[in-house]
Amino acid sequence: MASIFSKIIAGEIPGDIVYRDELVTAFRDINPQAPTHILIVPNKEIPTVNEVTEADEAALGRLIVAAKKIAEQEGIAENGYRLIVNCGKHGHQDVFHIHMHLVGGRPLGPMLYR
Ligand code: DGP
Repeated sequence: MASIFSKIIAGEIPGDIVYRDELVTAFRDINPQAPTHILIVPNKEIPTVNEVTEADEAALGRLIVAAKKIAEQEGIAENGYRLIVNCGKHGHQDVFHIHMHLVGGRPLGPMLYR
């Protein structure tokens, strides 16, 4: 079954999409933890970092290239931001389609807790 993020990427359910290319899509988090909270997601559905293969290197590298562009777009590049990838139960991963959180727009402190 397609993940909720695959459905957003496919346009089957609404998402506030801020960036899209042939490898990744980015949209605003439904439950933002900071003024800017964007999820950057490979278009290919990979459940967790544990399932990553070398064939995924281009898409996973693109997550960071996209993060840089989106941070500039959002006006948070100069002050900085945090990129987070959660994995599995102890990593507090809720959606099993790899995603990178781009969080910023305020000082974040040493760690983000939820
Ligand atoms: P994680 O804990 O790393 O798996 O984070 C999942 C994030 O996904 C969480 O911050 C909330 C967000 N999220 C969950 N469902 C949806 C949704 O349907 N739309 C959007 N935009 N974000 C979602």
